[in-house]
Amino acid sequence: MKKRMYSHRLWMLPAVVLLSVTLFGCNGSNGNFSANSDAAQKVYVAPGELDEFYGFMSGGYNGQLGVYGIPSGRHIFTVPVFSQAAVNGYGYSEESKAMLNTSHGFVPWGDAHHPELSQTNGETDGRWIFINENNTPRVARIGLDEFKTQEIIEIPNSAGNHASAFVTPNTEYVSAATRFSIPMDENMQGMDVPIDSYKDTFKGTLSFIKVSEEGKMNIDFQILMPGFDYDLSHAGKGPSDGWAFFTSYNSEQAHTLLEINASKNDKDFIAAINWRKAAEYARAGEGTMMPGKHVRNYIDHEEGGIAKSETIDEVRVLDPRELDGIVYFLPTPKSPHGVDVDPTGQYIIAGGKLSTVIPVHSFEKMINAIDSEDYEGEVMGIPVLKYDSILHGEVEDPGLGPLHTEFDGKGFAYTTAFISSEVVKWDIENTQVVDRIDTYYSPGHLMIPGGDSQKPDGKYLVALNKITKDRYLPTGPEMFHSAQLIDISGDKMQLLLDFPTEGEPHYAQGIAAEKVMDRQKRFYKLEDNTHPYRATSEAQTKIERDGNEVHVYMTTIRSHFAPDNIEGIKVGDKVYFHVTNLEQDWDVPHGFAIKGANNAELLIMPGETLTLTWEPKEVGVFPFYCTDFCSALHQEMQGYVRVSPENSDIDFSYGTGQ
Ligand code: RUQ
Ligand code: CUA
Repeated sequence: MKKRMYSHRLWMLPAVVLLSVTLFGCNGSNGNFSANSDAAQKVYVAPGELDEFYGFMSGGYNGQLGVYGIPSGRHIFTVPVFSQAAVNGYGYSEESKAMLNTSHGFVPWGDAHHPELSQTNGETDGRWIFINENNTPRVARIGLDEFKTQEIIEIPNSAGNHASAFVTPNTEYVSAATRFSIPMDENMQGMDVPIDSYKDTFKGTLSFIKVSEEGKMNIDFQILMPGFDYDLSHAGKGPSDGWAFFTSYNSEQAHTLLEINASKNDKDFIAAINWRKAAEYARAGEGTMMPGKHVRNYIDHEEGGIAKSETIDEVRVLDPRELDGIVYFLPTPKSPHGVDVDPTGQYIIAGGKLSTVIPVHSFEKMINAIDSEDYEGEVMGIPVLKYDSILHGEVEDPGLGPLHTEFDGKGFAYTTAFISSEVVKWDIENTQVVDRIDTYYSPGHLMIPGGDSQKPDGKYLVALNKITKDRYLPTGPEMFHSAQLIDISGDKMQLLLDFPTEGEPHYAQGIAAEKVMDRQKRFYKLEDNTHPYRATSEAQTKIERDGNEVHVYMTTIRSHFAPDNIEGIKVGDKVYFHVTNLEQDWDVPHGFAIKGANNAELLIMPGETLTLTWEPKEVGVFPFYCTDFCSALHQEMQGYVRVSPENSDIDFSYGTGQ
C-alpha cells in the first residue's frame, strides 16, 4: 500500500506534507453512517431492481475496466482491455490474442487510467468508452453494445500515456499526451543520447486520434512540445469547443529527482491546444511525416470476429515553431495535476497539487489575451500568456493537494483534496467554497455521471480513494482501493456508501443506465457468424489436419459438445479447438477447457466462435469440459481426446459416439 502511495502520488510531496496525511487521515470520526437509515435507503436497490447508473472505473494496474452499479456500488462486470483475462480467455484465445500486439511485441498487461465515454453534442451517448494505457502507450475503445474491447491503438513517440483518453464533444478526437518526454529528432535516428542531454534532446508530444463514425481510430496528428511532463487533459466544450487543455509539470526539465528538481518553478503550464486549427493544418498536409511505428488492433464480429493487427510506420507531426496559433501556454501554479472544463465551457480549472489555491482560468479572457498578443514570453515558439490576464479567480482554502474537479451542472464544482482527504464543493462563478466532506482516505479522481460533459447528472458523486486502511476486513498487506458514494442532490453533501474497487481506479465515468441498456446486444446471431472456422450446426462439425496442425470444428449446446470423442491426435500436434456456441438464447454461454492447456479457458457467448490452442505433449486420453454452469446437465458436458504417439497412424474418428 505504502509503496503504491509513494509511487503514484506522494512521491512529489515534501516530507512535511507526508506527515499531515497521517494527521488528516485520522480525524476522529470515520464517517460511520451505519445508523443512518436515510443513507441506506438511498443506496438500496432491491433484489430484482436495477441501478440507475452505470459506473465505469479504470482498473489501474489490473489493466481492465470495472463496471459498477450506482447507487448500489455493486460490481457487475470487468471488461478485459489491456491485460489477459483468464476468466473468459481474452488475450489467450486465437480470436483476441492480437488485441494485445504492440510494436514491442505481445504485451499481456497494461496500466489503465482514464476511461472516457463517447459524446454527441457534448452529452454522453452510450456508444463507446475509451481508456488509456499508461505504460506501453495505447488507447482502447470498448463497444458498449457488447461490453468488449473492440480496438486498441498504440501511440508512437510517447512514453507514459497518462493525459489520455479524453474526447471532444462530438467524439471527433480522442486526445493523448506523453507523460515522459523522450529523445526526438526529425528522423528519430539519434535516440541513443546521454540522459543529461535532456534539455536539448528530449521532447513531448500530444496526440490527436481521429474517431470515425464506426469508431475506428487513427492518429491524425501529433503536436511537438517542449520536454516537460504532460499530465492530464480535457477538451473544451460550448464556447471552448475546438480547444483541448493539457496540464504539464517539470517545466524545469529535470531528468532526475523530480520531487525536488521539478518542484522549483512557481508556475508550470496548461497547454491550450486549438485542435480545430491543428486539424486544418493536418488536412492541408502541413507538418512532417515522422517515423512513428505503432500497431492498431481491432476486432469486428461482422468481419469474422478475429482480431487483426496492422502496423503503421509514420505519423504526422505539427511543430508549433512553424505553425502559428495551435498552442498557447497558460501559467498555472505549481505542478498542476488535473485540468477540467466546466459544463458551460467557460472555465478551465487546474488541480493545484502543491498549490494552496485552485486556479480558474477564463476561456474568454484567454481568447482576448491571444487576440491582443498579451504575452509574457515564449517557450519553444509557444506564446506564454499572463496569469493575471487570463485568471477568472482562485478558490481559497480548497483543502490540501487539490487534484481533480467534476461538475453538477448547477454551477458548482467539486474538487478532491488528496492530502486533507476531502471533497470540496465550490461555486464556479464566485470561486467561494460552499461545502466540504471528509473522505476515507486521500481521494484522487472523483466522478459525477456526465460530470465532464455539458449535461451532468448532478445527483451522485463517487470519490475514488487511494488509501483504504480501515474500511474493509483486512486481507494481508494488500488492500483494494475504495470508492465512496456521496449524495450531491442537496446543498450539503452526504456520504452514503463505501464500496471496494478492483486494482486502482484512477478516473471513472458514469452514465444513465437506460442510455446503455437500450443498445445492448444480447447474443450473436448464428446466421451472421462469419468466423472462418465456424460450425453453425452439428452437421458442420469436422476435423481437418494440415501437417501437424489440427483444426477441430466443434459446437456446443445444452448439454453436450459435438464431437465429444476425438481420436487421431498425436503428440506434437497443434490442435485448434474452434468452438461455436449454437445457443440463441440470451445468457447461455458455454465454457471450454482441456487438461494441461497452457493458456486459459474459453467462455463462448451464444452464436460466437472462439478458438483454444492446445499442444499435447504426452500420450493419453485427455478430458475436456464446459466451465460455465449452463444447465442442470452442465456437469455432463464433457468429452475425451485420445492422444497417440507421434509416429502412429491412427485415423481421425470423432463424433458423439451415438
Ligand atoms: S491520476 S489521482 Cu488521473 Cu492517473 Cu490523478
Ligand atoms: Cu455448457 Cu456448462
